Amino acid sequence: MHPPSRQDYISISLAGQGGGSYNNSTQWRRQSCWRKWKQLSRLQRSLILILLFICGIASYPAVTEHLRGHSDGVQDSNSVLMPIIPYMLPEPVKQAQPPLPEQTSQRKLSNKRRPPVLQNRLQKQANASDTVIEDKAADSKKEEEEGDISWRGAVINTDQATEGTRDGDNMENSPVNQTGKLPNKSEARLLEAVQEAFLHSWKGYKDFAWGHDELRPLSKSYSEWFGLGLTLIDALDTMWILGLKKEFEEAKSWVATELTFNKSVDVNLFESTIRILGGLLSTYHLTGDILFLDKAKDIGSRLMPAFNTPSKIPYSDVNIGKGTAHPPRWTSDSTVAEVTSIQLEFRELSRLTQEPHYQAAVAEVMKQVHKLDGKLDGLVPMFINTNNGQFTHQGIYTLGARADSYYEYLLKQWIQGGKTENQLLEDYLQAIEGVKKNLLQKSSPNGLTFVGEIAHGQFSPKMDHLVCFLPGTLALGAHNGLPADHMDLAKQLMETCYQMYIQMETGLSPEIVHFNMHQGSTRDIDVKLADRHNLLRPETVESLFYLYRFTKDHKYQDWGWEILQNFNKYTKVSSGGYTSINNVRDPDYPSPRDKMESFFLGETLKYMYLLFSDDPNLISLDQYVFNTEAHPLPIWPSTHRLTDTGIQM
Ligand code: DMJ
Repeated sequence: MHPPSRQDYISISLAGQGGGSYNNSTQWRRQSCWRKWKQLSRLQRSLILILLFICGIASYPAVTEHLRGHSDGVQDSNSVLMPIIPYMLPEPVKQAQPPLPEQTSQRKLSNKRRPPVLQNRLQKQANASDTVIEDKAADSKKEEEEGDISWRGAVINTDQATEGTRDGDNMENSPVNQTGKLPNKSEARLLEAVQEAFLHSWKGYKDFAWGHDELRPLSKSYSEWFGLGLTLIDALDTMWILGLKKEFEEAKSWVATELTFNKSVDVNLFESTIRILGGLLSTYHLTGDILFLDKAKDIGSRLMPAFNTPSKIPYSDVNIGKGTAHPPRWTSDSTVAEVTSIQLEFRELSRLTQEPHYQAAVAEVMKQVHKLDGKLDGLVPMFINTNNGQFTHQGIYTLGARADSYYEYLLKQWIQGGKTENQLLEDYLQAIEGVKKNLLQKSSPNGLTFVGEIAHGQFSPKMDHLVCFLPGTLALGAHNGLPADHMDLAKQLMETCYQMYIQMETGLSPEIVHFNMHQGSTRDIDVKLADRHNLLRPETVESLFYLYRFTKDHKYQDWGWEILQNFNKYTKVSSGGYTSINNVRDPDYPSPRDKMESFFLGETLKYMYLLFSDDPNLISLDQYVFNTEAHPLPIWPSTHRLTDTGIQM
């Protein structure tokens, strides 16, 4: 959450220089033309220039039309969208696309399945059109100021796309049938669609970012955060689960031969724990290959200096080569979610290595946070000081950024340890009551249940997309014997998270929404200009997976399918990979960010695959608990149970 400065790389190849003697080089030809030009009379030169000017004016509309695709700005999904900066963009679609049907069945079905009072995205689009036009102007101004890459809308390529009915796909091939259900017989097709999305992402990563942290799919390059092959490690267990053996083997051999943690690099403790340590541990469990356990031990031990603080509340950053740790430059605080969402991984490392100090370090953090003053009915502030171990910047209570996974890990540690650590359960139950009492509200006009925030005693109807982990966590708790009303709340919040997608013009959720609560509102959800980006985040798909696993209600699969189609339509880059976008409210100009986050492969596509699978034993939720980066870790056998003090029973 406080990432060290990232570095972006684009490779440039330099052509070899020619010798100085005569040849037919461009340089020589240019010099000869210049000589001829100088030999012309002034009148001759003026006439040529006037002629060139007239030709330029005459051909301008054709050229701009070619580059921009459609000058009227109305997106026509039958047409090929052409790049403004062609060299940065996907290759144009070569094949003719099938014509759109009058009205796609998916649209009709979507209306039927939703509560009658809620409008679908397309109707919403009409209602919200005024706002969108206004915002478009503001957005493009912002982009001009920020110097964004010009890029026009969808990147879909019919050859590679996994499009369904929304864009007129042939119904026979579509997994969504006329009843809106996803029939069992098409399970294979659904899973295949996710595999295709993964393979397309992997192609981009392999071609342009192999061994680096993140793919930049538009510039066909990469960015480094820690310089540890983050996407590759995050994606290991996804490949295993999706059955992509060849790709898995290639990645494994990179881990075996190239991955080293023996380098002087600052990493964020939380991010590297959940993505790298978590990814390696889960891959070890799935494959039984000791290589991954060895690597997990290596990174785990290199992260431990973070806990050498006066309070034992860890610093945010560690240099894994030097063995030194520090807080961010501007503060001695750590983020509450970060220090309380590394426990599943270090506890498991202790169990596997029989070295208790990993477990002891993270248990100490939980023990201290459990006792701290400054909570609001079990809800925690966002920061904690590494010197004195107290909460700081108190007054903001949220289930979103900087607090989110604290709640998730209370429940999941309790499950991991065999439901014996009562303090974790008590803290979780109290926090959920705190959510109900302080943060839960309904929107107007349609009464969507949402989780807002408290800021210095005032309720704010703001909800991060990150909060959409909550329906899944509540459902998991209910599955493990917690009150049934947790499941009711999970279902209500799931509907809200889905509406956060479907009410946007691209069908993709923004990063943050604001709900309307006053009587007379015409729409439930507002999005501020600065909050309109979508980073390919997993939380909603994650919750859909839990809800489908536990209820078997096919509407959750339908919703996931719609989201996959929208990722394909608005974020897929035809040369490989998917990109975050800046504006989910503008289907004509979603404005790509040129970044594929590692969690798209680590989490989003993994949960999508599990959502479409009807096999409850494909990562059974009675045997595994997912860490907050979607890496499954085993629920401990009864021979390894802990008490509240972290002592084995
Ligand atoms: C992931 O790294 C984890 O899910 C984390 O808990 C929250 N942020 C991203 C995904 O949105």
